[in-house]
Amino acid sequence: MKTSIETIDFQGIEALCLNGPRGSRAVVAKRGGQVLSWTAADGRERLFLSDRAVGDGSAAIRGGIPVCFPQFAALGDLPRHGLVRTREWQVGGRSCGDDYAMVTLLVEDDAASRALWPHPFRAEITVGLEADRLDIELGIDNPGDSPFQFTAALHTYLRVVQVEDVALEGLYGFTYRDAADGNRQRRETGTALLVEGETDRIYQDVRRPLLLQAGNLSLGIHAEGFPDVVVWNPWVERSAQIPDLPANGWRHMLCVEAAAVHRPVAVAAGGSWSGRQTLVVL
Ligand code: TA6
Repeated sequence: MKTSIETIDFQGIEALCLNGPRGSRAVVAKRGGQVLSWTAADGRERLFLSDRAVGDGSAAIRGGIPVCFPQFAALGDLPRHGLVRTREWQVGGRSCGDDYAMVTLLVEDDAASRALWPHPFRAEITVGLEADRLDIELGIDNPGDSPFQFTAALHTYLRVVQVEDVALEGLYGFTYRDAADGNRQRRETGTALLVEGETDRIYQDVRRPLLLQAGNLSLGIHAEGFPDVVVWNPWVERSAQIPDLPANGWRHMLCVEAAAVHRPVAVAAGGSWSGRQTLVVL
């Protein structure tokens, strides 16, 4: 079957559907430029999307791959995770080949964003789908005449059968800030990270690809340009305080995020930056 891209209504959200090689599929919402679903050639959904997600822009869509920019979490005065999660993005280029489908969405500053953050910017997300692989690239341009700094993340919600059975390998030896424990700085001493309670960590300068092992499912996770990795699972009690997560939602998700957090990124006037996360079914 040929690859294609079509506009669809995905659970009430206007989106683009990438039909990739060997039955692979990805869905990208115009709201937030957010990937909502990714099914590789084996037919299994790899991203978690809450069945209570709000798609009308009044809140960020809970799940998929939200784009956090120009502020990660509450590390500044802007709304949590920045300004672009709830915005409507424009569709830029699309292209299809025998072994891929690719789409670009973009969003720029406007009066509302400048009222909160006074910088002209252009954010572009490019989603590339192959049979067993998804690439998500975030590009940031500074068209203004003064430099700016930002923090950012691709806040990827991976779908897992049961988070208690997951091991995340590749973080051994790296320093992390533990947001679930008073922001203490620690060094990872385990060869595999197991999720056994609320987990909210920012690993710094991670220079290795990661391997997510979950039963008979393995996923390779690789980042370029994003130095940090955020690992988040709210577990039972925190999850109960999140209205757009179902009661057992925490069990079926693990966020493994490509992030630029502990050292803000500086972009010169007229300059640009890009970072990418790649997910590969192994
Ligand atoms: O990336 C982890 C994190 O910053 C957590 O602290 C957690 O609150 C999560 O993001 C979700 O944030 P949100 O604003 O989408 O509820």
